[in-house]
Amino acid sequence: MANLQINLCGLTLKNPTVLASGILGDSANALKRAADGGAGILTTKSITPEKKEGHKPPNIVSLKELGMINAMGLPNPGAENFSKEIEIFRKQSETPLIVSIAGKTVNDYLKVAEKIGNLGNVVELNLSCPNIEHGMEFGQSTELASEVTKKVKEIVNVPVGVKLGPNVGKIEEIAASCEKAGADFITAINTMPALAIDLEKEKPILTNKTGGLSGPALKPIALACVYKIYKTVKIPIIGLGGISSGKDAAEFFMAGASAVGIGTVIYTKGPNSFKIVCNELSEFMQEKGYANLNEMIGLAHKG
Ligand code: RRO
Repeated sequence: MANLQINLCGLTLKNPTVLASGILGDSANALKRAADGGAGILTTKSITPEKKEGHKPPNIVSLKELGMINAMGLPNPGAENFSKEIEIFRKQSETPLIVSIAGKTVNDYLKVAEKIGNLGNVVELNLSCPNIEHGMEFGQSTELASEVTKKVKEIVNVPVGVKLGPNVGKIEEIAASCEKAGADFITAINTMPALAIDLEKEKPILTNKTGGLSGPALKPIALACVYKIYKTVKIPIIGLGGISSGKDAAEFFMAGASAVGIGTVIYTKGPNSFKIVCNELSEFMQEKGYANLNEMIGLAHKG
């Protein structure tokens, strides 16, 4: 096995795979399944100050080999209830946690950060949810993105990153403004606004009408975003969007990612997706003669 260990914001991770937010992240039990599947670090479901039910089904459409569209609508147990899940998880596993936070206002982010921000190892501000009203606004404005980053940084003791989406003019400018405001890392990217139509019913399939596209169809878009962000910022990037193999992960490292998120593939291959990606990545590195991941990061920018 090649050396897959990485350092992310001062944390040593046994491997660079990150459970993406939104899958297996809303309870201690689900997080434990991802930890057992071999993830290097786990991102929780995005948490809001109060419990949210989310959108009614159908809230997921499968696009087969292209991936899927979801419009979950941010269902989550709320900060108070979730603090108990983190406590339970902490007793069951040593895999580090990224606590994902979402909100409609700066105050929402601050409330959640105050309650659970320090219970994990890292905080990620979800500035890019495509499925709720105003969900993408923070990630589409350099001013709002930097304001929320700065304020959350003031009240938590752990590294703080931001998750950005592709539905913006220049994602690298948003990333740069967050870095300037003190962000410790960038996660790129969230899902892309998308639609599926039911031809028989002559209307959108999802109750929310539009949703977020994830999976293989998102990969080239995500790679371009990571590539542009790497050229602009110095802080590490967690790259994600359609990664389902070791070679997919290698592309993200070469584009500039320091770690890789695994999400949609878990629906088809299960929690062992982390082990599968790590084994394939290790094989690829051995074949190519890379001694560690640092040797691969940003390689596509040379020449
Ligand atoms: O819950 C969702 O509908 C959702 C969220 Br918060 C997000 O950030 N990205 C996504 O694709 N779905």
